[in-house]
Amino acid sequence: MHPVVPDVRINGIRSNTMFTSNSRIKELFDTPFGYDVIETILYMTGKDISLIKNPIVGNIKLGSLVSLSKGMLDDAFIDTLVRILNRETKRHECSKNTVDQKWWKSAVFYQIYPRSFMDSNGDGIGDINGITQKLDYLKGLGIDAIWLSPVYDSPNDDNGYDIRDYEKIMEEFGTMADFDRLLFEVHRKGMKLIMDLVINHTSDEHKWFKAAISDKSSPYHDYYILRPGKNGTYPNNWTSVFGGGAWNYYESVNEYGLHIFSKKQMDLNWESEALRKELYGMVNRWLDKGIDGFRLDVINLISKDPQLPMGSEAIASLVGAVGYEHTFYGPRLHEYLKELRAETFAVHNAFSVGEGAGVGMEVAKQITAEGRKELDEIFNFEQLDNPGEGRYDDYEYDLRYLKPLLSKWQLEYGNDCWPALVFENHDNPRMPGKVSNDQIYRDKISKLILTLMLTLRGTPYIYQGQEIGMTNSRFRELSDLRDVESINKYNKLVSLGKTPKEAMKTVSKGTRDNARIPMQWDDTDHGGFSSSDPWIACSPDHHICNVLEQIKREDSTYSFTKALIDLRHKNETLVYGEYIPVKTDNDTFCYIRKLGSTSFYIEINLLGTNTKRKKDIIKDKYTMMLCNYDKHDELLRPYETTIYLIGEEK
Ligand code: ISL
Ligand code: CA
Repeated sequence: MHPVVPDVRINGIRSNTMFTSNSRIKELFDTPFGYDVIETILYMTGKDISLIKNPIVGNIKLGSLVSLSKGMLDDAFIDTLVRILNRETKRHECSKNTVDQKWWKSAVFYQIYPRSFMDSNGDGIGDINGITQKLDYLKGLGIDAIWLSPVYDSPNDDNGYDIRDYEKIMEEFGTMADFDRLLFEVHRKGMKLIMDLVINHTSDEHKWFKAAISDKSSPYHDYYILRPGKNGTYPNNWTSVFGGGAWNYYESVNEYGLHIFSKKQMDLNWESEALRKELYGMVNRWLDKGIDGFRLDVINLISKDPQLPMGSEAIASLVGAVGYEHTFYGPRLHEYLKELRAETFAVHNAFSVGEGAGVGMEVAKQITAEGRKELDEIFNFEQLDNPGEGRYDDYEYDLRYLKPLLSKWQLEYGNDCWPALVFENHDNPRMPGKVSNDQIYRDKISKLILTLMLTLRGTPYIYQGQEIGMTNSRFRELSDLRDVESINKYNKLVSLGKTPKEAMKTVSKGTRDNARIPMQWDDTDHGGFSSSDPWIACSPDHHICNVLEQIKREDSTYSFTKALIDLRHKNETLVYGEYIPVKTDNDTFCYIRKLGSTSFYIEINLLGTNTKRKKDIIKDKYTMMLCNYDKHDELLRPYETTIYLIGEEK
C-alpha cells in the first residue's frame, strides 16, 4: 500500500491546498491537472463534462476510484494523482484583455523533416542545401516561418532526436556554413526559422554521457539519471515509450542509466544546475546566430519525480509506458521553464513552442499564459486520434470528435494564451489516410483540415507534404521500415505470437515512417526528391500526387492551401477575430470569425456522406471565398468545406 498524503484539516475544515484519497472528485475540478484528468476521462468515455455536476459523481472519493474502476486504476494511480494535484491547486484565471499581437500569432508555420525534404547532393538523404533550394517554393506558398526538425550531429538512432553534439551539424545534412546560408536566405526572403530543441535527453554518444559513465566522480555524472540497481535489478519498473525497459546497465560505474525513449537516448538530469547552465549557454549561442526561436521536444518530461517511484501498470495501459506519470508534468517543470525562458528566450525575444503530448488545456494554460513567463505555445495531440484510439489501432477517424474538442480550445483558452493548430507532423500518419481509405475524398479531407488550421484562432503548423495532400505509404516488410519505435513495435508483436504479416499490417498503419517518406516534388524517379535511392523508399503515390502537377492545377490541394494562406494574410479577422460558434448538429462544424465589421462564416460537413445545410446561406449577403467543391449544391456533400465572407454589417 503506498503512503497516502496526510489528510490536512485546518480548524476542522479541509485545507483546499491539500488533496488526499478522501478528497471528492468535485474538489479536483478547481485544479488544472484535476480538471484535465476528469475531462479527458469523460471525453474518452463519451460522457459530457456536465456529469461532474451530478452530486453522486461529484462526491465520489478519490480512493474509491480503485474499486469503482474494477482495478483499472490502482492505489499507485491515486497516490500519484494526489501528489500531482497538490502541486498546482488553482486553475489559471484567463485574462479578458485584448489579445497582444505577435508575429508568431499571425505567422503560418511549415515543419520540415530535413531527412525527407530535398536531397541536393544525390546521396539519397535530404539535406540543408536541399532546403535552401526550395525556399522560393515555400515563400510562394505563403509560408512565414519554418520549424526545422533536428539537424545537429547525431548517430540517427531516432533520426536526429538523439543528439551527439548540439553545436555541430549532422554530416549527412551538410556543414555549419550550409546552415548559416540557409538562415541568411530564410531571413532575406522575409521568413523566420525556429529550430528543434531536444533537451530532455542526449545520444549515449554525447561526450557528456561518455564522461558520465566513465567515472562516477566526473562532473558530467550528475548530468544524467544514473542509479544503482535495487535488489540486484533495475532501480524501478519504468518502461520506454519505444518499448522494453527504460534502463541500460553500465558496468564501468555499476549503475543503470534512464532512457524514456530509445536505448541510445539518455535522459538528462535537470536537477543538476550545472547541466541547466550548460544547456542555456548552448541555447543562447544558437539564438546569437539569429534564429527566431525553438520547438521544444517532449518538454513536459524534463522534471522527473526525484524519488523515481515505481510506476503504475494501470496507468501504463492508458499512456503506453510504466512510470510516465512520474516524468510527465513533474514537480519542478514550471520552475525549469521559467528559468529557461528568463536565461535564454527572453534575452533574445525569441519564440518558444513546447511539445506536450498528453497535456490538457488547463495545464497548457499553466505553461503558456503570458503572465506565467514560461512558453509561448504548446502542442498537445488530442486531435490526432479519436478518443480511446491510437495510431496503430485499425479504425477510421471520425471527424465529428473535432467539433467539441476544437470549440473548447477556441472558447476557453483565454486571451492570454494562444493555441497551436497541428494535425500532421513527423510522428503521425497522414490525416487523409486516417479519415478514409477512399482515395476519392482525399483532397476534400486535406482541404477540410487545412481550412480548420487556417481559419480557427491559433498558429497553424503545416507539415511538409500536407499542402499537397500526401497520404500514408504501404510498408510490407520489416526491411521497409526505418523508425526505431516501429521496428521495436514489430518485434514486440512477433514476440507476442503475431505472424510477420499480421505484425506488418498493424505497424504499417501507425508507423511514424508514414510521415517520413520523401517529399513528392514531381512524378520522376523518387518523386524528384533525390537522383538516387532514398534512405527510405518513396511512395508510388508520387505519380499522382506531387508538387509539380498541383502547382499548375487550380483545384489542387496546393492551390487551395495557397489561396487559404493568402486569405488569412489579407484578413486579420481570421487571425485575431472573435470565434463565434454557430449552433448546428454534430454532423457539421460551423463558426464565425468576426473583427470589427468583417465576418467570415465557415461551414464544414464532418461526414463522408451528404447532409442537409444547417443554416440559410443568404445569397446576397454571403460571398463564397473558398470551397473544396467546384459548384454549389442544395445539400452539403461529403466533407464539404466553404468559407464565406459575410456582407458588411449595414
Ligand atoms: O509518437 C509518439 C510515440 O510513439 C509520440 O508520443 C512521440 O514520441 C512524443 O510525442 C515525443 O516525440 C518527440 O520526442 C521523441 C521523438 O522520437 C519524436 O520524433 C519527437 O517528436 C523523442 O525525442
Ligand atoms: Ca543529401
